[in-house]
Amino acid sequence: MSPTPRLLQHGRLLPELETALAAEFDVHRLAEEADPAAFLAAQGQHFTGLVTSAGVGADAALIAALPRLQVIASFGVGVDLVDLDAAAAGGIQVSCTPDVLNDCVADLAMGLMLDAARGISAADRYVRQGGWLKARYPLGHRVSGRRLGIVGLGRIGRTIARRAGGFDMDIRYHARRPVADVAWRHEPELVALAEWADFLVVIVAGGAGTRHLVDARVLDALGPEGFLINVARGSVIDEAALVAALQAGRIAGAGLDVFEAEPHVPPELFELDNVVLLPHIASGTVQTRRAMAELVLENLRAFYSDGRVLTPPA
Ligand code: NAP
Ligand code: 8YV
Repeated sequence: MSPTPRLLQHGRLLPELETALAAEFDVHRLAEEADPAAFLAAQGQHFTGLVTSAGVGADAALIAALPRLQVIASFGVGVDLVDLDAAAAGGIQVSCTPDVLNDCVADLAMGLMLDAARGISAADRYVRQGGWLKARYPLGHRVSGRRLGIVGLGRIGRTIARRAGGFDMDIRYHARRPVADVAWRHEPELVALAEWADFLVVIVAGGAGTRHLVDARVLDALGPEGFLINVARGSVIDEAALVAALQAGRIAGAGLDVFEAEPHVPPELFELDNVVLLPHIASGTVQTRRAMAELVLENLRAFYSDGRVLTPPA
């Protein structure tokens, strides 16, 4: 019988995933070490697997500290914090958790769009604070039938587009290449898409290739009647430019699930009622997180039984 694989766990995970991992593998939690660097220097050579999450990742230094590492299993679909080049150079396979979260992330994108435009959260605050007793709440903006620009028509982008079709929205998208099997119109220029759109929903991959893709020029093209929704990564948007555009009314509003320096949110945004702020919860439902956890386990089982992970990054 082959020995139980030794896994290093980087960062905390869903409690039920931690329990399931510990039942099947020999798991050590790096977060429990008082001196992680000293621990890695002394014990790093014993681990063949690393379990991490989208928000924690695995950088080149950690990968280098695990000389016998063969597999990295990440909880989450975004791998912008996993150094894929360092993994590839070491012949290390990487897995993530695509598709099982498409529905919940798309649902939340629609929720943010409705909330930002109709002022659901802001109106709720208004009622609680007694504002309704003094005056009527200001009018919001229509969502149904309006123009939606989607930045990134991957697995989640398409799922958002399908939902927006149910709201009779006119849909176009921006990605580096047109997507073959869809009827929605591809817009090669992001600025042109922003100029056309009433709502711009950002759902591209994060990382160096998309850093500040949405900059002041794109925000100005979206304009004073346009809404920005970000369920991708904070790094995709120039946050300082976004704060300035919102403060000056150069865009109408925003719905943000992600930020550049999570969990820190620019405090200027706390003052603005036309911005909905969420703590990175787009995939955060009991059902979806359970499915993500199961996929982490399935990837590890597949790797240790057949030598291949099931769902590597796209
Ligand atoms: P995906 O299927 O890989 O789709 C990514 C899309 O981004 C593709 O359409 C790709 O098209 C486009 N893209 C990549 N680089 C681009 C660039 N430089 N310019 C324009 N478009 C670019 O990924 P997914 O599964 O839909 O997930 C998308 C991202 O959502 C994840 O990477 C993750 O960061 C984020 N996410 C966030 C949450 C949350 O909790 N808020 C949850 C899940 C996922 P081309 O390659 O043709 O350009
Ligand atoms: C994760 C995410 O839930 O999948 C991703 O890329 O951003 C979220 O779904 C979260 O980061 C957990 O680590």
